[in-house]
Amino acid sequence: PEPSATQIVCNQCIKALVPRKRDAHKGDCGKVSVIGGDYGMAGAVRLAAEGCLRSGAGLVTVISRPEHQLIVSATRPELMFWGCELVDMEVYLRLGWASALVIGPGLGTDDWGYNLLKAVDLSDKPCVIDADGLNLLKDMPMRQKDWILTPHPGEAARLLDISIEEIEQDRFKAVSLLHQEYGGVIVLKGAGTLIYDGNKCVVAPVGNPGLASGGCGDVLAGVIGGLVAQGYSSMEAACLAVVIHGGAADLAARMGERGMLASDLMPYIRQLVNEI
Ligand code: NPW
Ligand code: AMP
Ligand code: MG
Repeated sequence: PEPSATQIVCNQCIKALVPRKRDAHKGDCGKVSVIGGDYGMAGAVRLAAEGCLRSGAGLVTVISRPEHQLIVSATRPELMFWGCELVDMEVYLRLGWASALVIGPGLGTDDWGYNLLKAVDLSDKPCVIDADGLNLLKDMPMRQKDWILTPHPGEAARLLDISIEEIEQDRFKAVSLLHQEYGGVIVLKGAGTLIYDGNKCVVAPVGNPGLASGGCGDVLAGVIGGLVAQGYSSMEAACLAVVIHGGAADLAARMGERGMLASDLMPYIRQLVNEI
């Protein structure tokens, strides 16, 4: 069906997060590898990885340029780190460890990023593809997988080879075209995020313009990946994460929208994953 005919307000369709088992250990809570952070963009992968941790993932590894180890580990010592210079067989072993992958934040669009995306594709792991991962996806031969794609309107326009204005004129049509072309679960971001799995389209009236600042989308990709690693389906994880991320922004906006930072969302994400 056309997504517009099946739109459902997000709050009505998400189910509550399952409380942690009393005897849970970190291996039970999902392992995520977050891949990205080309030169100059270590912050993007660092923020996405904290998004995974704050959503409750048990173990999170950042795979990034070796030069980024110090900044990632020093600013969030709970994260593990693997420095990847050349994309070789070891990458496949590293990806094999994870229960879910997040690729794209700060990935860049040169050969390093492309080869990492190819490795993720071949790994057959559940994955969230965001940011530069989406910019590279357009030229990748493999498509129609069980992935979660999280484009903002600019990335959606590139994926569909149309203008941002055309995306924004009819966001329901855009999300439908993206699904037709690329499959998976599509999260079309921006005010009034749409989430579409080819069957059901959810409108998420959460968040506020305080989110219009660098790094906020990277955090969302991480939260989705963290929830997938904890066993939620792609559609459940995408809906839950959008509501948690937008809800966190609404809590953070009590101090004002202007000047809100992606990092400011973290304590509220923690609060909401324990309340929903
Ligand atoms: P315009 O022209 O500005 O109006 P890009 P990016 C459009 C990393 N980051 N509605 C926008 O339009 C990311 O992870 C690193 C309408 C423009 O054309 C990526 O890897 C950070 N239009 C990389 O940087 C923090 C919208 O999209 C284009 C729209 C590039 O990602 C920042 C901009 O998109 C960043 O996350 C909307 N709601 N939203 C770090 N600390 O390391 C966007 N557009 O060119 O893909 O650039 O999103 O910054
Ligand atoms: P990105 O552009 O990748 O950094 O992602 C930005 C994130 O903030 C997405 O989750 C958007 O849906 C959200 N966002 C940006 N601007 C707004 C807005 N005006 N209202 C609600 N959410 C927004
Ligand atoms: Mg982004």
